[in-house]
Amino acid sequence: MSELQELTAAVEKGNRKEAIRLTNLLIEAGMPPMDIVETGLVPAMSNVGEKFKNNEIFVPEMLIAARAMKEAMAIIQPLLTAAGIKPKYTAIIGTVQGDLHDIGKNLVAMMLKGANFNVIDIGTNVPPEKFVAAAKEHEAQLVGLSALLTTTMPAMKTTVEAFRTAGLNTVKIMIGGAPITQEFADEIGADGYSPDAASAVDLANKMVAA
Ligand code: B1M
Repeated sequence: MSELQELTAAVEKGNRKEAIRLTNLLIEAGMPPMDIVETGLVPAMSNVGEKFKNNEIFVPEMLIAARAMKEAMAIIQPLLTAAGIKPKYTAIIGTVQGDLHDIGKNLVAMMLKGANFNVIDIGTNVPPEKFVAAAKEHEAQLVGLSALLTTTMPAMKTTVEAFRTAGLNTVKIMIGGAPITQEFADEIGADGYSPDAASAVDLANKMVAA
């Protein structure tokens, strides 16, 4: 088994110490940090999701896997963040009301920071008015909404509506998360949809430049 495969297995099992050791090892070996995320860490969570769906594991196992993933990502985050250059744009990012999933959202936040956005992460289970207040307070050009549950997708709609009602029409709204599609983004009037963290950066750059 390669070290990358060992990392996937460690995260899947929720073995934090191994996940940290292997992440450091791969960094020292010169592997690009984003490759570690995409080919080592993200597949672990996909496997965890599959097993959960098939009733092979349950919420506690999912939680410990998520915690191992977070600790590995905490090592990688500073490496992805561009040093020294003053960010030109501010983005507010959060997971919508009712939804506690934050791994994908954190990944998008990390990538945006790496692309030199000033990212204000307002966490999970965020009500629409909190998104609006944060965008006003920080004079954000971009707002990112994440949702992982089909049951919380309607909260994206109410958040988009809250922005329109508040008259913040110049703030671009990007949405994403496993159940989200471009069709849904169009339906709720979001400005853009991105399927993953890497394309979220390309889309964010296009949106703020438009
Ligand atoms: Co939850 N969970 N979970 N869970 N969980 C899913 C999402 C699920 C698909 C599992 C399954 O059944 N196969 C299922 C949802 C079913 C559905 O609605 N269709 C599910 C369920 C049912 C639940 C609970 C209801 C379980 C229960 O309690 N009975 C519960 C809900 C709690 C709540 O939110 N209110 C729950 C709880 C949890 C944990 C707390 C245990 C834990 C979350 C821990 C945490 O996030 N801190 C958890 C986990 C870990 C998962 C799975 C296994 C993994 C999610 C993840 O982190 N993926 C997940 C199954 C799966 O997705 N395979 C599952 C890795 C991450 C990198 O991917 O988040 O998709 P993802 O992000 C991607 C893209 O989607 C995109 O970029 C990211 C990187 O490429 N993206 C964006 C995401 N946000 C974006 C925003 C953007 C742009 C792109 O712009 C702003």
